[in-house]
Amino acid sequence: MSDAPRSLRLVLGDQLSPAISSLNDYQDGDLIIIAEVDAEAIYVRHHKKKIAFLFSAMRHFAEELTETGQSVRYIKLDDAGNAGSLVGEVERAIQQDSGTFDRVVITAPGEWRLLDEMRGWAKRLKIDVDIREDTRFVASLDRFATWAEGRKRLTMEYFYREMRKETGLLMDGDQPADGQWNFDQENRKKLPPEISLPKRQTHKTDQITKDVCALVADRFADHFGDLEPLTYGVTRSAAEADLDHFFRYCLADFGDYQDAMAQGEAFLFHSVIALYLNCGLLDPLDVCQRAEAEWKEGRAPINAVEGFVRQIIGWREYVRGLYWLKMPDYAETNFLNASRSLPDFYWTAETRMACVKDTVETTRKHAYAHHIQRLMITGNFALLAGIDPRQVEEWYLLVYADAYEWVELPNTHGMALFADGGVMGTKPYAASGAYINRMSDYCGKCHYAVSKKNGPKACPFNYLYWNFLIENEDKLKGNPRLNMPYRNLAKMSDEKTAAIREDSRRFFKDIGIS
Ligand code: FAD
Ligand code: DLZ
Ligand code: SF4
Repeated sequence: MSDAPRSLRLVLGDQLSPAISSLNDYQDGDLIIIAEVDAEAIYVRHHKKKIAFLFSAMRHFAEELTETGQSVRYIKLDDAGNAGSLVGEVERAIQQDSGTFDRVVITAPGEWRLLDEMRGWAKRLKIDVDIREDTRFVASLDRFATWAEGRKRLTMEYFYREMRKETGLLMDGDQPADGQWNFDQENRKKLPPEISLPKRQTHKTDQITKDVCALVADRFADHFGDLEPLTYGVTRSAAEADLDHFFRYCLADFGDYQDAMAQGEAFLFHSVIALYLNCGLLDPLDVCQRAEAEWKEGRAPINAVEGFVRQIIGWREYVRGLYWLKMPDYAETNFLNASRSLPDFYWTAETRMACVKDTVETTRKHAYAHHIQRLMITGNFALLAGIDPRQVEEWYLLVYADAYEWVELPNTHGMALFADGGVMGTKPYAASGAYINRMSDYCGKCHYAVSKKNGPKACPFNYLYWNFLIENEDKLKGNPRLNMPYRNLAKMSDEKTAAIREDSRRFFKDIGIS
């Protein structure tokens, strides 16, 4: 072996990219470790399918690196001597190699709790620890901070336009292609009953995935969610095949039906690639360039492609920038002082609200629900019912296969719950049953009547909406974007507001969260 310094390189479960910064100066003699550890699987009790997906993807990635000649030590969860934590595995590797490593190299993790812990590793392990920026994003954290500096409002749309200019995506010189930055107004159609939905492609389980499923069934049997079938891709090529399938069969309609919901239809025209993007099996810029090519080749309209690109170089980049700019204080805020407990039906799906039931069932089955279900069904309900943000955030972080705190927290805390008091959005995304009825076919199949405003048969979203405005009047009444609902509230009779409060009180009692 040469005298060159030896590096121990730790790759985390959501860093499965050959171009990850922790590997970019890999040289012979270095060792890469990838470790399945209890601590990461149970700090929140992740959905069984999420753990199995990630462990299988990690094992396949280790093979991918080994095939390129890199030296990888893969630690399985049930290996004898598994230290149970990432730091424990790093320490074990240092000891096993008799102190011949000069440094540990890591790409910064996607969660504050782990970064904070890693900052203490050098002292604890008595070795240099080089924590590098995660470069798999369009905007570096410095770039986002520069954009945010001195701005009164961090409006996503303006950040997104800068990302369009910087990437050149959907640009015509310095102007947006087709003359508009944003085609959102066109992207709010309800699903026509006669529309045929694209079939989803599923992936066969190989021996690695079978082994992982057996392990997860054994070790995490009491975690939420259906483990099998596990039909998501677990390799880069399978993720790419899913992306191709999305371009071929879904992208053209993605824009029109982006906000639609339909009972029993989990995926509609969505891409279902967040789980691949977030663990490193797909690259965001590459995905967007390929989407743009679909438009240039005339296979998808501009409203669809712009809508898709906006989600990725707009929202995805924006929430990441915001998370790292504002953490750790961001997670502590609770602007609306929401404190009720998360109802049991978030776990059991036992509720007569058809929209909530379907969203929780989809989540349980697939470790997936699409954006509008997350925002306007389970998110909206938690907002209106004043559920403690920490409990809601834990739920979102553990139930979705694409959830890591950098992306989950701003979406839940900021976008869905308004717990940040308006850093992300100008007003809460609060909606009554009318919105859900407009965007879905849920209400026709529900025990409750969306047309009824009060009484035991009335849609709970209807009275909870007004109850939310009443309970939070001191905090929200001055918000200019809520002038209209507060004017309507002021016009209500005392009997009407008393009925709203009474229905809400009864409902909270019935679901055990009063
Ligand atoms: P598509 O609808 O096909 O969209 C394409 C891509 O755009 C997604 O894959 C995703 O990478 C990106 N994207 C879209 N919207 C957002 C957004 N608001 N923030 C960041 N990226 C976005 N997304 C996660 O990746 N992980 C999470 O843990 C997560 N938690 C959420 C919690 C709540 C309360 C809400 C309202 C949204 C959350 N989102 C999260 C955003 C969004 O719902 C998911 O990215 C999307 O549903 C994933 O499905 P898809 O891949 O089919 O996305
Ligand atoms: C989510 C997850 C799980 C379930 N298990 C592991 C693991 O065993 N080993 C690992 O390196 N990463 C895992 N992860 C992903 C990490 O939790 C993730 O890297 C951090 O939350 C930072 O984003
Ligand atoms: Fe949901 Fe209300 Fe419609 Fe039932 S009636 S599906 S609770 S919005």
